[in-house]
Amino acid sequence: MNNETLDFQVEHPSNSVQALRDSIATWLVYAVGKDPTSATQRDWLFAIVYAVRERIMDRWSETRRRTREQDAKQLYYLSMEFLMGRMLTNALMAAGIYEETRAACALLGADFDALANLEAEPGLGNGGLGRLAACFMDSLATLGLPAMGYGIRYDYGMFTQRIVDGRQVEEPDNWLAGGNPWEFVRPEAGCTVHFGGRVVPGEGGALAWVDPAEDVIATAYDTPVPGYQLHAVATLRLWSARDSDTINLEAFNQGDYFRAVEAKNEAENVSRVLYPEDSTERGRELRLRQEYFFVSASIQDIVRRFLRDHGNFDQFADKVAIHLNDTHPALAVPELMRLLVDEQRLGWDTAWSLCTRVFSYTNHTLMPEALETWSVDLLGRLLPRHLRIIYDINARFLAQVHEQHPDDNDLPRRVSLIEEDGVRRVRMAFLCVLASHKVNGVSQLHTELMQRSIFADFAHIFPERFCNKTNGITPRRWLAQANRPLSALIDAHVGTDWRRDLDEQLVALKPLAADPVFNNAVRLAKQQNKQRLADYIAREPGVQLNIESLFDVQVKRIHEYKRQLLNLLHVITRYHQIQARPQADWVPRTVIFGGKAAFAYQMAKKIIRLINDVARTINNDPVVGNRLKVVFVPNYRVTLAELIIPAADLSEQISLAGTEASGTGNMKFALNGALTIGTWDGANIEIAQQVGLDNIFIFGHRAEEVAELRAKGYRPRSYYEQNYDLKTAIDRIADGTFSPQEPQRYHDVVNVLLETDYFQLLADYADYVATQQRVDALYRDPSEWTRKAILNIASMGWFSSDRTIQEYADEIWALKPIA
Ligand code: GL9
Repeated sequence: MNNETLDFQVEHPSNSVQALRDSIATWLVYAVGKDPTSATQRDWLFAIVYAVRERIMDRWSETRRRTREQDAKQLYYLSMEFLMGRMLTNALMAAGIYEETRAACALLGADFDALANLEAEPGLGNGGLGRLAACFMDSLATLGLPAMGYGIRYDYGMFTQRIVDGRQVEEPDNWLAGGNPWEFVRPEAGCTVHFGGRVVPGEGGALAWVDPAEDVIATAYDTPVPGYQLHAVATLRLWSARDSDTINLEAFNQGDYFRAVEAKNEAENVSRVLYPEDSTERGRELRLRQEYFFVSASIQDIVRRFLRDHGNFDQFADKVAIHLNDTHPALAVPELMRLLVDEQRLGWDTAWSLCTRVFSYTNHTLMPEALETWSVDLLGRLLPRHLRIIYDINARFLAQVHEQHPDDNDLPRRVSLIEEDGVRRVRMAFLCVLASHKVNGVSQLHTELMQRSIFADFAHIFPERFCNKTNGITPRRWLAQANRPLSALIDAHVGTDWRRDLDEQLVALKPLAADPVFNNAVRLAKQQNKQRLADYIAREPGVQLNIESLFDVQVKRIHEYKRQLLNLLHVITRYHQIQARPQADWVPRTVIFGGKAAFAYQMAKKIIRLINDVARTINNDPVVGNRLKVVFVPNYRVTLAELIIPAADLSEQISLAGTEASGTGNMKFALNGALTIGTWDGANIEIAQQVGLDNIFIFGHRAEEVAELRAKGYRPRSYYEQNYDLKTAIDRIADGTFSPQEPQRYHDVVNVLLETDYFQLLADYADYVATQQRVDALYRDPSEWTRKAILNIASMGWFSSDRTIQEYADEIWALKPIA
């Protein structure tokens, strides 16, 4: 759709450099409360934020007003995580005043880049899942779709990672400490969330939930999410927990002030901290409380907002779509049933029919340990009414299953919402599938595997429910903002429209792949980005890089299935080969790692330590010199991704086939002109299809072969015994070459590789190393390398999250843009 359809008739402040300068100076005095002589850097940053905010507000209220006036269907995107990253540059670019604001800062004697670097990063997510939610918000706003994101305003986001003596050390991320100029508290949208209590017979045969043991107040904080050119401005509403009684009156009256304040802390702990788990859930009560807290507040808010504009629920499913980002918000299902049946007095069947029309659900992983289940005991204690509702949903479903499939006696056990072997547990993913009219996977392969594995029975019972929505990324942050040298070049050749129409516009670059002038310019842009990263790495962690070397990058959460160790085995092999023949004609390489390990994930922490030990050994070996450098960049996060990804030559996407649901980093790298070395997994497959097999390095076993190997009885040791280079690499890890002070340090890692190797690193090693040699050979031919990089850039338009969101809007949510 084009911009004219949203023709706002609002006055807004001027965007000239002079006007911006005056505006910043005014906000400094009247909102920050400082004058230029006493203002700190932080004060100036806030003044700039207020000035850009001022230019977004009219569009924000206009978006809300039109949505309401047109009684448009609204999407509510429920997610435990939103990994938004810094907001300032994004907002300035969306408002089209980035250059003007920089100039205004210069007039005021302020260094814009230094100020922008002070902005706290809202790291309210773990990785891909949370970042996807952030890209989706950006696309929803850009496409003018009426949408609100609901999540938790964690006081502490993803922990800060420091590396001390090669080991990960976690520090709390107190991102709100300096204040958050982007958020608006909305006390009027607050509501109460109950925990505990009992279920008793109520009026007219209904059930009632009474005597909650605890009440927590949810307070809404709204953050504007500006779409490109402020086409529309979406809302991210995050809930913060407050105690219901400001103080516990009884304790206070007895003079026990401290006991009173302690109780308050307990309630407010609900939104204290993000769980830093990656794909591994542990049944912690606080986590369950977080999930219910944000879901209950959101569903209450959705119902309240709907009833404000409608007298009854007849149109509920025509006006409301609720999306469950993974199973974390699954309690939204029994919560909506509870509100409709117990409080709004709708019949069960009417209420259930509304549920199955409004809910949709995305599955993000097939890892068995990530499939959320909650013990019936814990659920019953914390949310007795919801457990009863889940039982009732289950009973009706199992009766229907039995009626429709009378010959399959085992089917009810397999599809039951309650897992019965051992401790009884509720299967949250099944609850989501049952309540949703659409269930989607996040890449073609993942969607297929999902229907063949975890949801096989459901795919059989409800075949029309399942669909694929391959992930995407926003070109605003991941190209326009992160890579200004390349963006300027693209602008000069195909215009600026790619920011909102990536799929149609980027292909115009394809013919330029053969143009030597353009080729050279793309190479220069890459060099600039590499220099920028090298400058950073020279400070942190303090390694000097040669920007002529091939930058080989793997940044993502540390997880065995992502196989950082396979990358490291190749590094060690290369090290040995350089030691053996230092004078041979080596293609210089810099191997860059980054990523956090969940703190209870011992193996992931060991991997970080091993990377650092290997890096220290290689970087200090005089024989190696500039031929090979290894760097672990601490505290990988959105801000660092924006610095690292544009500087990469080679993107490592080497998960075991069938394990990475999609990946989105893979898309960011290719869009920024890195070539991918990757397995036939997740969205790598679709990237290969778009860019062409000649322009990507695919290696390793495919998902079917992985399964076959496993079925035949996989023996990692046979690969070790038959491959000299592999054996040498593993033996050096085992003999303490990289940890001479403690030779035993990696025995457990070596043991896992040789005895189990669940992720089949050893089986893919030989092909991986051979493929890395093909990478070297291509890198020797800079213009051929860059030609392929250009074809990658030009072919990545389909991976815009605008395309993904348009598909969700058309095929899942039935959502139309605001007129
Ligand atoms: C993930 C998948 O592992 C990724 O492959 C996928 O790209 C993203 C987004 O769909 O979702 N699922 C998941 O639990 N995480 C993912 O990244 N983990 C984190 O977000 C840490």
